[in-house]
Amino acid sequence: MNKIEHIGIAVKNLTNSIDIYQKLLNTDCYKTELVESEAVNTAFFKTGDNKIELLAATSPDSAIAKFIEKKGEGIHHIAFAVDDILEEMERLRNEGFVLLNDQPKKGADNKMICFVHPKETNGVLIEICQEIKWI
Ligand code: CMX
Repeated sequence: MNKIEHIGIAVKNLTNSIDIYQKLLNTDCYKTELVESEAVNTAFFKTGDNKIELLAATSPDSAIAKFIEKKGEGIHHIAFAVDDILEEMERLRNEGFVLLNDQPKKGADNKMICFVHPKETNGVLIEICQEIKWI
């Protein structure tokens, strides 16, 4: 795995939270994106080499809605950049981790993504992601 690609934060109200993080980081949100397959609206910030993703649910069935109901707003996942997501998924499976999807799926901000169940990672939901390269 390479560097931490981003930290995902679950929020109730995306508009309000964009405002808060713009003030906090003293930088504008560079992108908002709806990920229909995950039932989330996302907003991205860059600060130095680091990236923050705010996530708000678009439906009560969304993983983000369930997370907020159970734990409240806060850090939802840590995402690591990988060079080859299929190879990394295979490696993690062989190490005994439970992957939450069999195949990589399209995530926000031009990434193929896969999640690792938090039960095997000390209660932290881990995402691995690979940048989609257009030839
Ligand atoms: N971090 C840490 N623990 C979490 C968690 C999170 N983000 N989300 C849920 N959990 C906990 C639950 O509280 C539960 O804990 P307890 O057993 O102690 O009560 C445990 O994980 C398992 O929960 P579950 O009932 O088996 O499953 P849930 O319905 O809560 O689903 C999870 C949990 C992680 C499997 C599900 O949220 C998932 O598949 N996530 C991956 C997809 C996702 O999160 N999408 C949204 C983001 C998309 C994006 O980044 O674009």
